[in-house]
Amino acid sequence: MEGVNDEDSSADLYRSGEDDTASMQWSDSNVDIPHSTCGKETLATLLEDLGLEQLYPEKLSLCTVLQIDKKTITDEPVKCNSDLPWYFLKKLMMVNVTARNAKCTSECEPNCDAAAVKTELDFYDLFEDLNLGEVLNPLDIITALFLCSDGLVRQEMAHKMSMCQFSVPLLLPNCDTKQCTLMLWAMRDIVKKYRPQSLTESKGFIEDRIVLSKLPMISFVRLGECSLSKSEILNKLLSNSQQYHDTFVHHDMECGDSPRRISNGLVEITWYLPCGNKNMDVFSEPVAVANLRGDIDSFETQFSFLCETSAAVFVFFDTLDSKCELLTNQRQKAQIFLVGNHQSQRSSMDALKKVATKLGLTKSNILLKAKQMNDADFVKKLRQTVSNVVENTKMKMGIEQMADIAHELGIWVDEDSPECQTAKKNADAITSEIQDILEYKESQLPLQGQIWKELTLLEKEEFRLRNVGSKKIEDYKSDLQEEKRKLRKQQNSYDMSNAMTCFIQAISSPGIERCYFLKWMRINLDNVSRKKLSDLREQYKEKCKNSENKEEIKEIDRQLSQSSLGIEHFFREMGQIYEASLSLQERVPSRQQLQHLPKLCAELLLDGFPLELVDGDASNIPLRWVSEVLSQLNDLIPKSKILVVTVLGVQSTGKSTLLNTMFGVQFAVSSGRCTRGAFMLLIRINEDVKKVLNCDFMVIIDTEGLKSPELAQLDNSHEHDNELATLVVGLSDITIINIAMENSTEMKDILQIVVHAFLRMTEVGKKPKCQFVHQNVSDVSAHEKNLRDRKLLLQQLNDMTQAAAKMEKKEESRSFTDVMEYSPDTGNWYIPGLWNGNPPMAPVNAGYSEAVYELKKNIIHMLGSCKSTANDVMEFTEWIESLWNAVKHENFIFSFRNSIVADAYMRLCTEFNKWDWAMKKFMYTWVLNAETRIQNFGTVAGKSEISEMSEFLTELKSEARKVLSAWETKLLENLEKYFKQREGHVYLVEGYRENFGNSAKSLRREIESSVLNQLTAAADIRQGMRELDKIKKNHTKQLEERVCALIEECQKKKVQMTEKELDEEFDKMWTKTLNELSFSRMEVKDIYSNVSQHLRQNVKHKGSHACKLLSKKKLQDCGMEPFNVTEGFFKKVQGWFSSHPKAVQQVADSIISICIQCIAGKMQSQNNYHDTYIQEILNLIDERLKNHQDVTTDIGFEVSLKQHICGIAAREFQKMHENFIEVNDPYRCLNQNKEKFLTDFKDVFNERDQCQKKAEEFTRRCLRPAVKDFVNRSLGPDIIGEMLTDQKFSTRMFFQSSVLLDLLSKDVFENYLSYICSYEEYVKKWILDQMVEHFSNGSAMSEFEDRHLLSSIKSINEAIDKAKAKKSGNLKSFVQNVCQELGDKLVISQDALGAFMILNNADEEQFAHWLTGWVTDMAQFLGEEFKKTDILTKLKQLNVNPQNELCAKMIGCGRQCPFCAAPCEAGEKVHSQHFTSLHRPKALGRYRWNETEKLVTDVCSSCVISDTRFRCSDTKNEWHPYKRYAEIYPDWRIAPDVSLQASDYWKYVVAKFNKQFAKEFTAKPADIPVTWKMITRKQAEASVKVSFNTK
Ligand SMILES: Nc1nc2c(ncn2[C@@H]2O[C@H](COP(=O)(O)OP(=O)(O)O)[C@@H](O)[C@H]2O)c(=O)[nH]1
Ligand SMILES: [Mg+2]
Ligand SMILES: [Zn+2]
Ligand SMILES: [Zn+2]
Repeated sequence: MEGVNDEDSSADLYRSGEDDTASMQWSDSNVDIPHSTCGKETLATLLEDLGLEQLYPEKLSLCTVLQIDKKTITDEPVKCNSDLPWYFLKKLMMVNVTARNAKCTSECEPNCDAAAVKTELDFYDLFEDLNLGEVLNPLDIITALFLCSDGLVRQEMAHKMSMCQFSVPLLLPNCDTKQCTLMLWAMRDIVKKYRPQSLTESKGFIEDRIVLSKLPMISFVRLGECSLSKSEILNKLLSNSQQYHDTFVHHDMECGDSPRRISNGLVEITWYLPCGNKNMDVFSEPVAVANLRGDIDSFETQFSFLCETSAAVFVFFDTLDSKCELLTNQRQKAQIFLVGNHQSQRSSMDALKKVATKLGLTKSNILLKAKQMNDADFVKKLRQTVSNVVENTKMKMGIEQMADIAHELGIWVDEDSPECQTAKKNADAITSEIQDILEYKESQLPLQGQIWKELTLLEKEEFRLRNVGSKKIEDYKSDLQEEKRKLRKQQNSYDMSNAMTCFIQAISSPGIERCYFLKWMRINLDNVSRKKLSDLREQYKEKCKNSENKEEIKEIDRQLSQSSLGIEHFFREMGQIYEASLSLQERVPSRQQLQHLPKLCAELLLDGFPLELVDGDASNIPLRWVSEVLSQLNDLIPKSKILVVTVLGVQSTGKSTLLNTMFGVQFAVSSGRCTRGAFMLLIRINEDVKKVLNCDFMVIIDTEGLKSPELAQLDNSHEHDNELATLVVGLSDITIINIAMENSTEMKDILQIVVHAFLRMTEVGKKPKCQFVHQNVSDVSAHEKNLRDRKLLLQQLNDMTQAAAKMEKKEESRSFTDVMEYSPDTGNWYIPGLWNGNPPMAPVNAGYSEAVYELKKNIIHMLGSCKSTANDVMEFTEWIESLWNAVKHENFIFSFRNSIVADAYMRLCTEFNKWDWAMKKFMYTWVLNAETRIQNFGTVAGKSEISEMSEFLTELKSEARKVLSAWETKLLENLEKYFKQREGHVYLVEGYRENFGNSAKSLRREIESSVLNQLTAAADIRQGMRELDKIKKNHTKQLEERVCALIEECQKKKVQMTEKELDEEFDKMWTKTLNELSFSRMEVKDIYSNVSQHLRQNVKHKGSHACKLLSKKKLQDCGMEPFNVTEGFFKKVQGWFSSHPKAVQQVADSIISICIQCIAGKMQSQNNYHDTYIQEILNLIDERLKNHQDVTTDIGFEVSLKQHICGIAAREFQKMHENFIEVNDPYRCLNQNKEKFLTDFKDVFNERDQCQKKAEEFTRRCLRPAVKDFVNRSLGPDIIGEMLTDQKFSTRMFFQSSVLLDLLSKDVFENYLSYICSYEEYVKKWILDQMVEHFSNGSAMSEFEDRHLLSSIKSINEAIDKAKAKKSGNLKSFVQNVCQELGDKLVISQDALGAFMILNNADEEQFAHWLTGWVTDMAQFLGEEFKKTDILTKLKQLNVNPQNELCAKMIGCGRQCPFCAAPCEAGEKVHSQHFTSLHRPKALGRYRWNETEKLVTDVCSSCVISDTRFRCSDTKNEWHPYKRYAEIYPDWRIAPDVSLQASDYWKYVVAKFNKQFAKEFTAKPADIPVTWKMITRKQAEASVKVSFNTK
């Protein structure tokens, strides 16, 4: 295409509609259209086309650019022009060299075959497309974006463009205002590293900020039309022979041929930097190359600027005619070179000569491209010329210096903005003070130096207790706290340094100024330390290649740390200032002045600035500072969900580069150790993908590289690496493990660390995802080829996992995939090398960017499909705190505790308790009904067709089993469903799932056995009554006959008989009849012998000695006197760790008391004795004894305790049995009814109407007791249900904390004592108090009563109606019908009914009428009676005892810590490990030091991390290290005190009641550590809330 002027073809902005062909001849339109004709809207219309009009001017911010939106995660082609800028930005931010090749895939384009077939090819359309489907020139897009971007985006764009080796804007034109701007600020962040010839020998290099580098600049401009493609020639000029690269956009690039609409007048710049290799370098010295777009005739200002700043200006032209004054007018410093295309016919030699002479140019200043000369030759010639200039010129200038010239020419400088200037001033004020970095840090940033390091050591020691030595643990801890306090005081003693004052002031400034300031700071600080650091880093890298240089490496590392000074140091200082201030009194002004610091930081975080999470120098997290910043962040973005992506790997393997490429962020990148610790930053998720990703922000954490063990040894950073990896893995949703394949042993060592971290997380309940990234793998088939490698990797990982599991004492065999979600096929990524060619001139490899993009999409996809719940900021903070606290302990797994896990656990417990209760409640009702049916069995009310009780019982039992197994299934299904939820972090408690499943099964078994027992007992008792009933029935019948006979006899006499006579007759008849009847009584059984037998059975398996002991005493003699613990019961135990007789006495007393309560409960029922009762009691004793294994006693104790209790039980049960017989004695029953018989006799005799009276009698004697009984039986479950709705009773943990808080609020010694010494009794009493309190207020109780009362009345009325409908015509059958109807609900006394039935002459209908009336009366009567009864009495009458039920629920397994007797809180019924949240000082377990008799202050949660030892009977009296307590008590999990404040509660109690406890325990008071005395009641309260997570 001859004459085609690529990029310099000036824009033909107005394509005339009339002349289509003309507009297609863009190749000829080489004329710049004068700006005046462009019209005002040029910029505006273009911006509109691009959809950027809202963002102009300078409104596009980094947050918007970096946010993750739909475009980020999908690969939709560019559909319209307004997509173009975003497409470009997205690619540019990922340093993709294809970013500029953006083009609309216009909808009209026949890319769809079907459409093309259907519609005939329409040529008119085709032309239309060419006209209207405006293709935009990339330069226009770039210019537009620069115009719309704020300073920070510009800087980022320029930075990334330079990484792609794209030219960057130097002078940015605005075609509207004609004003152009020098992009000094935009280029500030570009740092280049190169090796000029002079350093080739020494292998040295220069690393500098490019705007400060004084380099010769060579400018290229065009005058008039030019048929040479200037930009293409420049690209060729700068490319070396092996590799061509499009530095400048040119005509032959995609869209490069489109007319430019706004980018004429743009001056771009690029740099050629040598690598020090003669054969490769195009120029051996660095040079800047500028390129002006458009004709200098139209852009004189730009031209003048170039003439004054460049070493040489190359003017490209075709013809030189009238415009040559333009050249001659300049007061240039630059040499002028004229470059003409000789092919061009129009070039006139005359004009050339004229200009050359005028400018005084020599021949060498004129380059003409001859016809036969090809591009390569021409470029060579040009290159030679440029080389000459570069080598000889003195005209070297940094871009910063160009600002002055720009000002003179009326060109703006982007740094002129007031925000930028103020920010610069502020930053300079701080950094200009820096002379020596080390000194500066010591004087200006003193809090973070030695003090903070010492504090860190103290903090860690507090958790690790490595150097306790011979001190008492609690005293030692107290001392550590004191030291910490001193250090904080020392920190507070510093006045805030000048630098910090300025710094804080500056970051308090609003909006963009603050961003400028931080950028300036970063730039300035970098400048200060660059030289030194980059040398050191280079040395470090060199030395690291050979690990023999240990000492040197260590020294360099130390120097690196000393000489580095970044903004993070200032923020660190802020953190320390803030943390130190927290130790001041709350009201102190200096503390209050600092209150706002966290908020400042939170705002910055939201603006996209990184926050230092782990201070790598001190190897610590300033937890309170970080928490407070995050909590402020949470206030700024309440309830926002976040997902976390982190990177781990060996140092200098391109981790930061990877993250920066992936997310467009700016983590510090360099070689050598540069990132210390870990930094986090936030990336916004745009609305359109929030749903997909299920989160609002993404948190990205960049970490310091892990070191190989060899290097780690040098500075003991092994521990630091482990801590860091654990923290980071624990925090992340996805961990990227970065591996540079070259060094496989190093990789293995690092993986070891990582595997440990992952393993720990599974123990915590997290199963993180991970992706392996293998860097520097460029082969396309890498994935296939590396199949074997991947298998090998997995094998290695598996081995490591097992080894790690062993080390962490988790022996079960595990594979890597057990500890994390990883699949060898999808979990590995191969990423080619970063640079395409040799730095510094190499652009970023497109393959790198693309591979990283694939990884990014995959990561985002994985996050979206995360089943786990995203954390919000507060939860994230909680993770940081808990992980870090656990990390500080040596035994991470056992010390990990966090409120999110606890919360998830609590929620699961609460939920399970609900299901558990639903099942129980259902079964209570079921049993009530079944018992009713049993009691009505064989009576008129019995409904069953079965006649044998045993058969009926079997049927009921199988029904019970069926119902129960249905419930079990339901519970298990509930559990299944629960774990499927996405909310509530359920995955964290996955580990407990099995326990809960087993609990459901065990619950079913437990209820089943209790239900079956109840049924058996009820059936047996009922069966025993049946004979009796028959006898009674017979008696009644005989009596009735006799009475009837008597009536007949009397009526025959036909004489009016007086009352007295009737009485006498009746009496005679009564006595006679009773004499004639035979009264067989129920046999009185010897309950003692039954109990005795059961006791023997129970003790039998304890061995012959136990049996012998048993037979020594008769049961009848037992339980008469109070039970006394005697010395004989103890195995003698030496040392300070023995059970005290008094403690044993307390255990015995409490068991006895519990059993007596149980016996009393049985007595209450006024039932007959049944063997299940004594079994129940023996079980009760066994269970309690099991829970008190801490009390070391021998078998003698157990036997005599059981004998004692059984003695009492037998005595009571005997009484109960005899009572029952007495009550049911037929003779007595008959006599009881004598009066009634008499009146009935008189009534019948006198033929009085009995209806009303009989109805009243039936109601009072039969219905009322039955209804009352029904209400009492139903009330128990209601009360329990009601109490369970109280949060206090929702879980064991909640219950514990409520009891403790209640104790604290009363703060009375006796209460504490009773809680500690007779826990169960205390709790039982407490529950009763709670119930009484609960039901004394409010109407809950009477509502329950009313409900059951009403339901009974309703049933009765229905029964009456039904019986009426049957019209039996006979009162007896009527009543029988009524009773039968009620047979499932009410138990009507057979005695009362029998007596009622005789001598009944009432009319059915009349009776029914009266009955209804009396029933209403009864309802009222009972209602009033209920109201009159007080709660306590009511509770006693209940059939199901709520107190016992609640107590059993809340006490749980009942086990107590083997060291301090704190109760277990596990929420599952079945659990393999017991735990408690709040351990107590041993003093409360009566432990004393042998020699001094003083109570012991140690707390078990501290002991288990210290190196101290214990001995007791469980260790066979041998000393055993606390750390390995699990060997002795495998079913206990004693977690170390995570927050260190957890046991404040008991410390407070012990400190306060030290003397009383000592007296009570007959010991000397403990030596209370100093810090204990400072614990306030409020702190004690807080510790409970934190420990139980019940904030
Ligand atoms: N040759 C080459 N250099 C890389 C590659 N990735 C990163 N780098 C360079 O290695 C240096 C260290 O990178 P950085 O991201 O700071 O590593 P980090 O310490 O793991 O965070 C930087 O100068 C990068 O430009 C790569 O794939 N190939
Ligand atoms: Mg890094
Ligand atoms: Zn304990
Ligand atoms: Zn337990």
